[in-house]
Amino acid sequence: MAGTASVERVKDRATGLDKFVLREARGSSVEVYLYGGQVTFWKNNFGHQLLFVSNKATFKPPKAIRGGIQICFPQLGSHGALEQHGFARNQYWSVDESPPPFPVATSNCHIDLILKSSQEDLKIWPHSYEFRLRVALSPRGDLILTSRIKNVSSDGKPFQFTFAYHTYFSVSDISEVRVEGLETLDYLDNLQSKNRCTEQGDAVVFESEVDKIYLSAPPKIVIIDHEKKRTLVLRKEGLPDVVVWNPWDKKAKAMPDFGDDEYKNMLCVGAAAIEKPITLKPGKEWLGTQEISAVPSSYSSGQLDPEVIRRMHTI
Ligand code: TA6
Repeated sequence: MAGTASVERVKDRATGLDKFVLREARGSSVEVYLYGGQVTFWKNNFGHQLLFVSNKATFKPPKAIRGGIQICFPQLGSHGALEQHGFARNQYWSVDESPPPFPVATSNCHIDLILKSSQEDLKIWPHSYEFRLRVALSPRGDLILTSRIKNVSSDGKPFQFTFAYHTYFSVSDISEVRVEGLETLDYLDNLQSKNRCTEQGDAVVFESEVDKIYLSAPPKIVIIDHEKKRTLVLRKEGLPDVVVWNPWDKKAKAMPDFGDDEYKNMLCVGAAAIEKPITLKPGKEWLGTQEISAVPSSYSSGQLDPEVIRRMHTI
């Protein structure tokens, strides 16, 4: 009889860090580190590792783990005293022993983590918050991250933040990957001083460095890995924007925790809230969800085959 789902806390032998391993009965599994609250491993029911982690990633503060799903809070980007992409991704999270009732049904195979404002944080970002992160693995092997961020300030002041699930997908060959669902959207181009442009193509393809924030994107976008005949479906709620990044060769060489050629086998696509920062009044809580699924796809001549479309609609 197929096994049951399990959640196990282990100390990773290679890094010495504590992580949780979530396993579902049909073979899928996820690993999430307390460091950064970061998912680094997601294997589907077919045994494929779907996330990218650099072979040169470091697993110790202050560097965030280069890969997996980085939690970028309270900002994406680098503005003011806050470090690039905020502090949530390079701090140790704790297990949330008593999470408040969850507003949406999730898989039983999940772990709840929590990060609260530290004295260090308050010096550079003087707002008290509680950040609850649920990492869930569905029986079908879908990976769902739900963030609940609450303003627990006693000073009566609201605060603003931007946010991203900075997700590093593993791909066979970046030049064979297309992203669909972003066509015709406006985007901020980080390679052109955040200049606002409009996507012209009928899909996003990759022939050089791309560093864009697509604005007000649809709730579902797909990443088609032609060579692996795999389609990754990304669904989002509470997160209007999508970051898309590939460093390409020059920037790859300039990153010490990234292999020179690794840009060929990765693509960052993640749900985000950037153009319009989120404002939270004291006592209020914001919720943002990203769900990713992998479906087999025989992609050809620019059209997904009907079977895949049917299955995508049932995910
Ligand atoms: O989302 C893309 C981006 O903002 C790029 O500009 C690049 O800096 C990337 O994030 C990685 O940032 P990191 O601080 O993790 O090196």
